[in-house]
Amino acid sequence: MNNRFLARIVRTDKRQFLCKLLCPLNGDSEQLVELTFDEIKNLLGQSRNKKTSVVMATALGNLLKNDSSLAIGDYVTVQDEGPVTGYKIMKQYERKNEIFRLLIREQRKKVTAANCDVLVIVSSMSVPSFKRGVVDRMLVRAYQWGMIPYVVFNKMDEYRPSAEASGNLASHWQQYIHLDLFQSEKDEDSAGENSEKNSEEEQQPQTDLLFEWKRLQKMTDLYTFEVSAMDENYRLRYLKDGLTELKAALKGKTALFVGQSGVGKSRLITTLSGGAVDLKSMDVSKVGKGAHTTTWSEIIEVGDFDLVDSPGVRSLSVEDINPNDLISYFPDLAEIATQCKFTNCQHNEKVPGCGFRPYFRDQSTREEAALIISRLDAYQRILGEVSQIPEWQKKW
Ligand SMILES: Nc1nc2c(ncn2[C@@H]2O[C@H](COP(=O)(O)OP(=O)(O)O)[C@@H](O)[C@H]2O)c(=O)[nH]1
Ligand SMILES: [Mg+2]
Ligand SMILES: [Zn+2]
Repeated sequence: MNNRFLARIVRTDKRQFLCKLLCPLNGDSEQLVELTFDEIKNLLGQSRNKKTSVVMATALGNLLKNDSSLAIGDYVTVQDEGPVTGYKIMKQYERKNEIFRLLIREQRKKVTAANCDVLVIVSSMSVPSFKRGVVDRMLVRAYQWGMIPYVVFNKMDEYRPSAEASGNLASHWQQYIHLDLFQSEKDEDSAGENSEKNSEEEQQPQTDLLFEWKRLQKMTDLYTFEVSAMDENYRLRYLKDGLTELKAALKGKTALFVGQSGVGKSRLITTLSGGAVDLKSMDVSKVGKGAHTTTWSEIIEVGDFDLVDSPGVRSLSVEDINPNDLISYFPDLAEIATQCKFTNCQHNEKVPGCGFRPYFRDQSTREEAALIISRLDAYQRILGEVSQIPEWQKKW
């Protein structure tokens, strides 16, 4: 009897699950098939391009015990139990990763989606102005969630750099050498989104694309794209990858798009899909709080890739991150930090034996230092925020 399928949950609605049936699963009627994540990927690779159908399913009670139990993106076994009972989720497979947040007061983990490959961090190189702090924050999430970051520099059709903003690292060094990283902005409003506005506007009158690009190059498995979501024929001026490469890099992947309101996420998704997508909840930010009706999360097919559309994951706040883990979400800095003499090093120029000290001292490395210290600055800012949560609340 061939009534079991490998399926993926694409929407959850209370205790109902919309499942995309991916391929039939054989096996005897008692034993449910065991599959590792890699085996699932293998199976799907073989059955690619086959027509899939979507069914509504309920789930076995033991799969519903806590909120982390079933999420969009999960691979499951679905069984057809006939016209009365309908489809039922019988088994959940191991996850590659999770998009999640830690609810500190409730001391639990809230999983929004599973098995998502790419975090597309969209930024604007015109209006609204580029916010380095937002990119750094979202990079922390990418590494925490085990997703590959794609940093997209959008609105490049409107990018008009001044003469100084030309990847001249020495000019950025001036900006950072006066920075006292020891004082992690205690007097500043550090409530997530707001802190960006105050400090970075004056620091970055003119965004320097090449500087922003170079400071990301120390992270392996990070990809950058120069695009105009408005103009598919925009010709690359600075980087080697554009819209065509982004499209190719998204093929077959599951992606979440993040970035401030107005940077062009919706427009970019529409462009990538060839105009064939109806985004129901992507624009909640425009409608205003409470006004939107779409509170569910879903995964929708957008051209060649799957898009995670969830109203719950766009907040830039990172205060649920354990300060002790934070350095590991800055892989470029974590490598330097292995040089630090003390394991609880605060990573700044005043600490003897800190691996970052040479970057503050040695003038010969000052271009390199501008890049690294600008990342260390992001680390210190975020650390300042997360450290304000009392230690007892952190059980993770
Ligand atoms: N010039 C220009 N405008 C863009 C580009 N991408 C988006 N926009 C415009 O920027 C505004 C905000 O875009 P939208 O996709 O709604 O941003 P979202 O809030 O991130 O989803 C819209 O008016 C878009 O038409 C671009 O590459 N170039
Ligand atoms: Mg939008
Ligand atoms: Zn250190």
